[in-house]
Amino acid sequence: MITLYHNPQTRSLRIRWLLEELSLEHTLKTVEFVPPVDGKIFTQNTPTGRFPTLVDGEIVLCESGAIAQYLIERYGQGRLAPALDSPLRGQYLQWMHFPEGTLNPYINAIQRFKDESPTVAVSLSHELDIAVGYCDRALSQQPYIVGSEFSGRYHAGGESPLSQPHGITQRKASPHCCLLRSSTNSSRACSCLASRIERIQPLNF
Ligand SMILES: N[C@@H](CCC(=O)N[C@@H](CS)C(=O)NCC(=O)O)C(=O)O
Repeated sequence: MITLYHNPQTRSLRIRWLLEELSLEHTLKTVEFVPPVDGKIFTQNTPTGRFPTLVDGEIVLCESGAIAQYLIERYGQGRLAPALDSPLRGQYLQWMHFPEGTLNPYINAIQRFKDESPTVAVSLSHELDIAVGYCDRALSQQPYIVGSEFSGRYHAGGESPLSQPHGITQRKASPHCCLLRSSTNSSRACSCLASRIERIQPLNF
């Protein structure tokens, strides 16, 4: 049995969305988010101390990209991902891990340094813009970032449209949000996402 430890203001939105897309039976445990004090992270009231946490029998996971990949490979039955031997598979994996691997470290560092060291924050922001530009170019020729179909990559960093009802700022909510602020192509892609999630919005994420 799958259990997701969830808080709607965190990355667990990604996994909540994915579980619904895959129509996977699961238990949802909504847990209060406790803002970390003095840098003490991994202190949430979940089995790993973090959001998201996914428990599937003996398996306990806490990295959103890995959770998305795990669920799609284990239960997707070919949905939401190019086949292992597809020429799109490498691109799919790259974009699956780009948000946490490349974009989010900048976003976290900018948040951290914006007051105490604004010059560092500006420099990091410039680098972030370059990385966002890389995504934007990938989106310039096609509606989705991998090929012509919607894929699970969005569940590993695309909760921004879902975050809006909760008043989370675009900048803070996710790597994907950065795509919104600076690029036409990415805004168009986010419109595709927004229409896609309309049907699951009544779930009250
Ligand atoms: N790279 C991780 C980041 C997880 C993360 O930063 N989770 C935050 C909420 S979005 C959290 O639980 N922070 C509180 C803590 O660590 O105590 C992922 O993608 O799952």
